[in-house]
Amino acid sequence: MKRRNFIKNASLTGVALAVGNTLAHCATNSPKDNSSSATVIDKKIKVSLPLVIATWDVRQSTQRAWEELKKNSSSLDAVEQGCKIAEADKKNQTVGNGGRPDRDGHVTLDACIINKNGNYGAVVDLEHITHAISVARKVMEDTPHCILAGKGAEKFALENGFKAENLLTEASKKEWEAWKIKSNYHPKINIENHDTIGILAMDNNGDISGACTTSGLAYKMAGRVGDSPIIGAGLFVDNEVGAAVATGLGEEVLKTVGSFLIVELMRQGKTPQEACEEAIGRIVNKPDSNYKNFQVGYIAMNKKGETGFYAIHKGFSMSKFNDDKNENLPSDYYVK
Ligand code: SD4
Repeated sequence: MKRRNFIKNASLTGVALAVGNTLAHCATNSPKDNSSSATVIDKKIKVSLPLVIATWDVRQSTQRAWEELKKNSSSLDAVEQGCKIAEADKKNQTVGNGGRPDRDGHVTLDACIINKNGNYGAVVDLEHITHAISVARKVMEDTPHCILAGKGAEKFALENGFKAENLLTEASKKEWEAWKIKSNYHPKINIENHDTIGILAMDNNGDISGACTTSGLAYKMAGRVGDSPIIGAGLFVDNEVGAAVATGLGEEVLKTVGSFLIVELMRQGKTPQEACEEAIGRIVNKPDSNYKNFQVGYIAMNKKGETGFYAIHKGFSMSKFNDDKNENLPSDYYVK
């Protein structure tokens, strides 16, 4: 048997056993028993493992995550390593080092990470540290808290061996100086073909983790926090059901708790595609929705390894690494 198939079959057996245990447990103890809306979720994996998806064309990140997963690392390691590629890329002006600043000229980062057990760590408004995602992971693993903000997050990072750096590159500084002349705050619909990176992975054990990292919207007000570091908004993972991650105008994702909504819709039996479309529907169908002027995009995967993605406007895409293929797929969208 080829090594890849062996891993696949071995992991599927593992997953089947794990799922069997979980369902048996639910049948006897879970409060879900009393809920009339409880759905028995089909978790039979339908793809070869591992699987990685990410927002936008970030194939270097999905490649890095994939390499990690092929070594049998956890989905948590994979999503962290994938994010670090984008954070270190100074040409990417929406994530980490090189990100566009707030309107006062400060590059402030938001990031969060969720592991297979639903543990969550985040940093908001973090300055001077390239790898916000790794600080978020440390918050999750080494503190009694979930979120550290601003100066406290930076102090924690420095105490834990992260290096202070100037994250404002010449290119981002020049653009900011040009922006200041008019100072119009209009978040662009698709900034480039890459943006906030949100990444979801399922490892050879069938376990899902997710991560999300961004410098947020360019020229935001000082202190503004977006959806990306907020559990349930920018990212949500429930290893029993699936995971979702968002990109775009964070305020709209926050107000609809988009990623949590998608996971809950999948729990009720919707496919990842249907769930992403319904979450976009919640935004565009609000009575005062100004959706023609902003972008939101979602990607999701369920426990079977099925994936989905959808956006308000044309231009969004999802990177997907599965079956030894690293692809960038254009997203369907609402405004036709
Ligand atoms: C934010 N959602 O800070 C992020 C920005 C983003 O595509 O995703 N841009 O609101």
